Amino acid sequence: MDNIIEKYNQRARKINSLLCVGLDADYEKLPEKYKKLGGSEAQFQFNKDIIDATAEYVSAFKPNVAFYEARGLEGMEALKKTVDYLKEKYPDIFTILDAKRADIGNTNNGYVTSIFDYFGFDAVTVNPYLGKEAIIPFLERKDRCSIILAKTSNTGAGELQDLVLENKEILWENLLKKINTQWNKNNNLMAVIGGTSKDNVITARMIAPELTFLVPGIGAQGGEVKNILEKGKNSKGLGLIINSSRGIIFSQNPKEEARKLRDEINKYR
Ligand code: NUP
Repeated sequence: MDNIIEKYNQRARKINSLLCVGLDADYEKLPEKYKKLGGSEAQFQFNKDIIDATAEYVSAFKPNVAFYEARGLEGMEALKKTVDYLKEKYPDIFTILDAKRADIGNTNNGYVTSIFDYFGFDAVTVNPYLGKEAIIPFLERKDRCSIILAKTSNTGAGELQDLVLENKEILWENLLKKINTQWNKNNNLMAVIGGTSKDNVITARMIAPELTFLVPGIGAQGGEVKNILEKGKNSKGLGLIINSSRGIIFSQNPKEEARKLRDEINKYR
């Protein structure tokens, strides 16, 4: 693979889908039949069933580490089993660990080794607050993708992200420019752009015409696919990874929900 982002693009083209299913296996919400399995099997078997049911419609899977850390050692074991299963059974599906990591430089080496080498994820979400200098260990991993938080989907996102700078630019817009140019020397970056506001997607696409955006906030958080797709796709009809977690994995029929969302996305592509 020449470029890690091409792994996603190839899968998206091959199955004609921009859908990412979030494997947010919140233990409290797992059906009793999985909880009964005990240990790491509870979250792992739940994930395995979701993966097998939805994989044909999915170009990326994104577990959020929080739901595994919450279960201590057995949670981390379930996460490892999940990524191992994906790599073995569905090696062409893009894997993202949503961990929003970042620290001072040498501490980041620990995160990089854990997420990319021990677990073996293709991509990780990264918090930009420490600046480029600190996150160089992520950026330098040419074989892996870092997805930098730019404009998030939460209601309070604007408190810091919308601050107006001295040159009148908005903080997150200034950050996205950097992500798209200065920070992206290895062509291995993407950005998180929350899907809860179409204005964000329009602005982000103006600033970074070809960059790929991971877009959470569909479904449970209220983001609308039509707006995001019409304004957000890049010149190749790609450039978006549309995530839904709760809306698919805790639905009555995850396979059907995944198919429906894949189709809705394609309707506006
Ligand atoms: O801005 C963000 N919003 C967001 O919801 C950045 C994220 N990484 N997320 C994550 O996406 C969130 O932590 C969760 O793992 C997923 C959205 O889940 P859901 O609302 O589709 O259930």
